[in-house]
Amino acid sequence: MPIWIPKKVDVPLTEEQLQGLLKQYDKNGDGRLSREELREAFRSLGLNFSGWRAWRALRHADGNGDGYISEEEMKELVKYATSKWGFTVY
Ligand SMILES: [Ca+2]
Ligand SMILES: [Ca+2]
Repeated sequence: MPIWIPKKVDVPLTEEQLQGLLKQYDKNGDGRLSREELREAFRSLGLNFSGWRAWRALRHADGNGDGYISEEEMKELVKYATSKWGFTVY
């Protein structure tokens, strides 16, 4: 487990924008985000420990425990990411 280094990520995004951005990383187009797809998304946002964050976010937001983030669960994921990781959200 990597050491947690709190880091303010200066990415001004609305929750809607962030969600829209995440959706673009649904590479296989199944309407859900896998952990791998999440990792790519976070990395593209310039987040460190993107793999670890993907794991954390998935664990937090995957309400039905199927290992994927559905569109519904994405709202929770966005809420989590914005509150924990300091995305600037208007
Ligand atoms: Ca997918
Ligand atoms: Ca799920």
